[in-house]
Amino acid sequence: MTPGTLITLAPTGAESAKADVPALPVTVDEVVATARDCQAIGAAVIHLHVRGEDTRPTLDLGRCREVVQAVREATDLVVQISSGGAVTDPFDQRLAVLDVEPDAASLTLGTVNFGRDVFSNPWDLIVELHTQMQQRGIVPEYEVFDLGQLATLQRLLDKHGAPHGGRVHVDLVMGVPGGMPGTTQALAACLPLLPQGSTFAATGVGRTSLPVMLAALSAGGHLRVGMEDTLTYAPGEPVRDNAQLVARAAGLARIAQRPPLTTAEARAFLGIDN
Ligand code: KMH
Ligand code: ZN
Repeated sequence: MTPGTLITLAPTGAESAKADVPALPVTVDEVVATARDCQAIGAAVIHLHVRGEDTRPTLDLGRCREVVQAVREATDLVVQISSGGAVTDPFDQRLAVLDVEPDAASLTLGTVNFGRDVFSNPWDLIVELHTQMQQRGIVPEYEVFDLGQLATLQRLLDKHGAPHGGRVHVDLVMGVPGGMPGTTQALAACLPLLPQGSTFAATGVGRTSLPVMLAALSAGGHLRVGMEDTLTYAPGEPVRDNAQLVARAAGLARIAQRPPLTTAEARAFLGIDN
């Protein structure tokens, strides 16, 4: 088991509208401020979805570069760009975000219903993302929304080799309507299917955030938290900001006697080039 807990901050996502969630960080300054705050209390990685001036999700490369550079100047966080984007984003643009040369990028292992939408991730896109990340020296985080996607991950590694950095790190994204439920039982069912030698984090969407976090810690896993996934801190209580969610995750990690990894420890853990 890893001695510490890797905490990934997912501050914004592509699904919530600023008009509905005023506390959602969408401007460059807001993203930088939340990144800085969250690093100070235990986050080591930032999972970035970029918003345009109009507050809507964008994969515009100029804007992505601007946000990545601003976060790098203000923090030491590992910068993981989302290659998932929004459900409406075309595959070529989702591949092109690798051009901004992030430390890491997310890579989803299969198509999944996503509420009333479909988050489309066919095999050829998975292979292309994996191969391009190998060639460009970008560390993938394998996003798994359902159990069968772990079998796809094993097939990917068998056919196309290990990721850059050598570590196979999986994020179990649980509780999406259409994916696996955010329960201890579902998390436990994933464990035997994780590739040999891999590590995992878990993310519980919505009200599954806390139970998934507790289950992940008890199983030796790592954590992803943030307003991409969770907008309610407790029943009837909206999340104040991302730092509130990171503080809770860091506190639970300390109670589990696996305190948050520093950014330097996270880089070593994930095999990120310095
Ligand atoms: N926005 C979701 C459709 C990722 O970032 O890689 C996909 C997502 C996964 O958030
Ligand atoms: Zn995401």
